[in-house]
Amino acid sequence: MTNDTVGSAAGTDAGTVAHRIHAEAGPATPRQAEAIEREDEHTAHNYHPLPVVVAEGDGAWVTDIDGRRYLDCLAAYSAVNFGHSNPVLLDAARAQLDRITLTSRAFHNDQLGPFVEALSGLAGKDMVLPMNTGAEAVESAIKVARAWGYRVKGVPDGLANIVVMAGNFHGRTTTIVSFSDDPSARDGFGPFTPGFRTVPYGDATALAAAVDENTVAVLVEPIQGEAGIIVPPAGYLPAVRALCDERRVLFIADEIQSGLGRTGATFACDLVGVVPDLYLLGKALGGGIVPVSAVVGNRDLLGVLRPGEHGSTFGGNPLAAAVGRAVVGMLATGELQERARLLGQRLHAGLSRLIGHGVLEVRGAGLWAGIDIDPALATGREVCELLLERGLLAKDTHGSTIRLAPPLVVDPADLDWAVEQLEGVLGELSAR
Ligand code: IF1
Repeated sequence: MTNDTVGSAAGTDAGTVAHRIHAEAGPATPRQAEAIEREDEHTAHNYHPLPVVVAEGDGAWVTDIDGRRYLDCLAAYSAVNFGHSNPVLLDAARAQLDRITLTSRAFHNDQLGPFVEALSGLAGKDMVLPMNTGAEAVESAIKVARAWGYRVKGVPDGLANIVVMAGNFHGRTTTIVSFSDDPSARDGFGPFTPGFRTVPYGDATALAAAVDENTVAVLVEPIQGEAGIIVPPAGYLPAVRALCDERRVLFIADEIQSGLGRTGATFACDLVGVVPDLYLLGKALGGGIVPVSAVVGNRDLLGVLRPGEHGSTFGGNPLAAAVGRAVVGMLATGELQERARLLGQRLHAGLSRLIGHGVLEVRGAGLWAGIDIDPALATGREVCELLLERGLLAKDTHGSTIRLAPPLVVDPADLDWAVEQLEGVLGELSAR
């Protein structure tokens, strides 16, 4: 959970990937341009996608409409941890598709019980509140924390506050952007929801000063994703845990991006031996197939919700539950987490060698890296466009920072190839 400088990874014949038909992506072809135009015409322009039209995926690789292949180093922002077209997850989805996919929770279904039992077990908690998107899980946790504050802690009604972190990203709803400090996520969407206070990320002293008698929770990403894969000081999360215990405040860990194997552990909190009161999960919980999210915690917290007080049409649906249960099954042995840990060392060792050669800093844990490119060379977007031409899909966060988060099933040799492509791009840029 630092800038790994572990020993060099086991030797590999990176050349073994030479036989792969790598993308000569280049700018969009007429066919791609036509497909992009068709999408652009009728889609809200709330994104600025790279000029590639993906058609198929298999494992860590995707193929565009012209048959070019790319190594997917975004994995849909860590929602495709288990690879595209994962056979185990597709089988679970197919089996359920032929049975029943949606009942609403007005009735029970035969998939939800096994899913929530397995997920509770994975997290070492009693209960699951099943939702769909990450933002819904975050919103649900805010409601649970407030209800717990009023009904259990005894905070006067309407006075609950929640402490959040500078640089946070927890989703796009108006309440969530109410406590964002990113102008591009927040500006123009007011009026905003009150009841949140912001402290610097990683600063336990500032956090202690911000918590008062009406504080019901601290909401924190164990590693900040959108902020640029920011790893807090080693003692920070344990200090948050201790403070929450001391002040009777809920520790809510947003593991929607950092969780489910990404950092080389089941949860990023595991890396520092911390157990939050509520885990927020999403993205990869749906296996890259269906939206599945959850708030996972003990009965004394999630038990505050009474029938009819909260809900969702799709939350806990049998298709989502069947896939979610298969996802939990893939994490149950810990092998995939260990694979991500070892491959993460290999990735970080490779990336660290680029420091001083166009890279200013590398951060992250497991198969998750934030890479600060020298702004004098290029923006993160420009680097990602050049990587695209070499057959690698990646996404910038802000400024000149890019992130790499391939599926955890990625081949070791393809990781080495990815680092080589970044090295090549940096060489091109330096030569300009
Ligand atoms: C977009 C960012 C990443 C998340 C954490 C909750 C959510 C997310 C830690 C909400 C979602 C996504 C949203 C997507 C791009 C992506 C993203 F760039 F927006 F910030 F990953 F870093 N907590 N992150 O990362 O989950 O409601 O989306 O299911 O909005 O552009 P969601």
